[in-house]
Amino acid sequence: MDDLSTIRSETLAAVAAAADARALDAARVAALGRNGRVTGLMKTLGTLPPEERKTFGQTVNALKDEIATALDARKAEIDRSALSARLEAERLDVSLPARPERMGTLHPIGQTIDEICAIFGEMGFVWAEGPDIEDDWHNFEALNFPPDHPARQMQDTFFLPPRADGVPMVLRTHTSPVQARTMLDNDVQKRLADGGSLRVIVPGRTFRTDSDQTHTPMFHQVEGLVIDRTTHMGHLKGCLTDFCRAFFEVEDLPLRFRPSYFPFTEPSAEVDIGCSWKGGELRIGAGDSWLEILGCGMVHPNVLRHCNIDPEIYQGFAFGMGIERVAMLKYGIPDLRTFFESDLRWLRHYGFSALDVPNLTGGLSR
Ligand code: 2NL
Repeated sequence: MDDLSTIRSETLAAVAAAADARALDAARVAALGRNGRVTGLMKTLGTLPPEERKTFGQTVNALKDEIATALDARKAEIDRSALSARLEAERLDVSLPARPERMGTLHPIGQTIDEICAIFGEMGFVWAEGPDIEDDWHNFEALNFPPDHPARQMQDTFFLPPRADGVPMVLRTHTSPVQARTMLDNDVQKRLADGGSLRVIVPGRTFRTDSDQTHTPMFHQVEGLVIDRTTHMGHLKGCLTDFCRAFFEVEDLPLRFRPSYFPFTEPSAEVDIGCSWKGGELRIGAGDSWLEILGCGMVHPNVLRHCNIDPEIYQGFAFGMGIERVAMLKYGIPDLRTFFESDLRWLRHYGFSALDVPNLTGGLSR
């Protein structure tokens, strides 16, 4: 058996020579482990004569403490130099170019709504919104839909369970209930009574039970409404002509107003814009073909009456268009259903930069 001073000097030398945590632990186990050399010394205690045991025990314990202190000190040194080595090796190069982040894009529906609202905003229209879930009165009754109108039958409309008061509820089939709510608004009523006017533009989601190549159960509309004491059909034509030319960015775009029918307007018209098909490709502008873009008309007196507006004093025009349809025409998107598939490749192709906010001075679209 080695003597105490040999064990001491060899152990302290091993601790001092340990280059890393693993070597240091090996030195600790060799001295203080269950089969370690210092532990071995302790085990000989019983073989000594009683008068030597106390001194020997104290000496071995002092050695244990000395080794433990040396282990701690060496451990701190190893940690410090490991940290220095890391700091030296893992230097941050702040001059490296930033890793590019992939930017999201705006959906063409939102972009098209923004464009349309920017154009009507220039003309003094204010934006309004309302609930997707409507009561039968705001969606149909107020808008002069007769009880036998096809939209009021099961096949076209998503009917919901009736409200607590028994009123039938629907997913709105158009955004018109928002205009009805706007006309009924106290501030608007007061403004009209004071000789002012109402000009409102209403974009939003609408719902019908259609689903095929050219119809999705949820789609988007923008409707507009103007009410005052003097607005007539000439204003309607001028307003919608200016709108179509600004939206499609064709200055001399020809328009055609065709007589039509809507329950909430009288007279009613559908608006076509001029176009041509060259080699299967659509060109918007003067040409020999027409494309239907929107519906419009003078607000029906029954609608005004339902909304507490006296048709003997006030009149106005209204219009509506499908967003998907005009977005497809403007941006050459061939398939309606792709709007709602959330395909990232499609969104990257047809999406718009979040920084490209449409406005008439900066150019509506780029
Ligand atoms: C279309 C045609 C239209 C209206 C919507 C309307 C709303 C009120 C009063 C009168 Cl509150 N009219 N809206 C009028 C004419 C046509 O939409 O083809 N939409 C996609």
